[in-house]
Amino acid sequence: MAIIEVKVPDIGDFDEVAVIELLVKVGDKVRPEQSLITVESDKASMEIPSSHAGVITEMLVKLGDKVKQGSLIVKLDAGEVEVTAAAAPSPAASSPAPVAAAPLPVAVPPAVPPAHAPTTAVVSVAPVAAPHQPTMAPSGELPHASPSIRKFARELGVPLTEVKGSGPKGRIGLEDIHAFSRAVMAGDTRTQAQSAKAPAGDGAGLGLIPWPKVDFAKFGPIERKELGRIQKISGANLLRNAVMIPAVTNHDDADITELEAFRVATNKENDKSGVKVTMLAFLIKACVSALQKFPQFNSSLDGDALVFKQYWHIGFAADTPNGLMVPVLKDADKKGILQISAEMGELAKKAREGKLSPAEMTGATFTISSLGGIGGRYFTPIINAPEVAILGVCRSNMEPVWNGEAFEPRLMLPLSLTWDHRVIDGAAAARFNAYLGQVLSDFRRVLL
Ligand code: CAO
Repeated sequence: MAIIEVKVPDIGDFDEVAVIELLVKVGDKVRPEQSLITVESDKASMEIPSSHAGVITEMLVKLGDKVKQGSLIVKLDAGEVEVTAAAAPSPAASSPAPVAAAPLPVAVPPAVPPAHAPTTAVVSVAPVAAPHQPTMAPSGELPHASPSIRKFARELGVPLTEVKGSGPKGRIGLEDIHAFSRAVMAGDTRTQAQSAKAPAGDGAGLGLIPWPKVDFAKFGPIERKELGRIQKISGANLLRNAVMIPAVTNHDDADITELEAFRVATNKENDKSGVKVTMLAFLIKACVSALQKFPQFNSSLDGDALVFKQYWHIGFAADTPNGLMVPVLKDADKKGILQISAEMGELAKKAREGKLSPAEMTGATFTISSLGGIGGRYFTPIINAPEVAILGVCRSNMEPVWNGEAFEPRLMLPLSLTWDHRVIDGAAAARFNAYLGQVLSDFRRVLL
């Protein structure tokens, strides 16, 4: 019998949070990453997942308890059950990150609370690109419910915005969802019409025809695999961002011939330091310079206002075995290329190992998605709300470039800038790209 203690992992900037839901009980068999409890502060609610597989032998928290990083949640008998979580010396060290329930509309810059945020709204501390954004209630407030209630409502196709919460501060509970469903079944035409219109995830809420249902097995052998936790969360966010943002992408090329030569030379000089200077580090620095010159690209929409952030935290998309993650390099304006390269390497490693803390995934003001190490020419990245722009970068190519007298071989880097047309217009985007290209072709401009 191998008893494992599961503890609260790093939950970001929260000292103590209240246990508001117990999702398991003694005797339950749990998988690694299965949610054990839901906790909530005055700003956030999130599910705390199990670090290991096993059978629960002891519940060490009860409803209403206050917990913090390191607090014991349950004891598990890992016994015969295969322990599939990352092999780490202590259970706490391998604890997966908590999953946020739903963010404030402008959760990324937490210093700037939105005027219309409900007092008990939940805030983003998600471990992926950005957490799931719930539907806004007609009043403009977020329906208040725990992640498991949201999931249950989604499964039933119940629109949470139309459910009246009977809990404290209007929190929606299981009974409220049941009551709503009963009302629909009893023929309440208003809710019936609306819920028939909006079963979650099939596009009907947008007035689209239903998603095609195909029996794939009729045409050949198939294998069905459930999406991973991170894929599910990032998928919901990507869909929202793709549907809700009027996004446009401008493509451009930057001449990085000298910069690449400098990068290669720097790496030779620093061979023994263990830090590899990457093109992405230069891109981060160049983007900070462009964001400072064009501050609307470093802003977020808050109702009818724009929030301009006076800090430059750059997210970068990282391809991991579990799916897409976006670690955030904080205060990029204050750091040199060597420090940025070293921190990026650390963050990318943690992302691949599933060890990023919520704090390392939140607060970005702009994101870069680089496929340069893989290939491709141009693509159209999706903006990571509530940011208003994202830069996609592909593989550089040696190309003939006309210098006024002859074609010269130059190393050209393809750039794809996607921007929110509510905040930015095409001329500003073209200027941003042109300036970025100038900086990348002559990095001395960063000093100006
Ligand atoms: N052009 C040409 N070569 C490039 C390049 C570019 N734009 N960018 C990187 N490279 C080269 C590097 O020089 C390196 O070559 P060497 O090994 O010969 O030195 C190689 O590609 C690998 O680079 P890297 O991937 O290790 O480093 P990176 O800084 O470019 O990227 C990271 C780090 C974390 C961003 C990357 O590993 C990654 O995950 N990229 C995928 C991001 C992604 O999935 N985006 C899509 C999101 S939408 O689904």
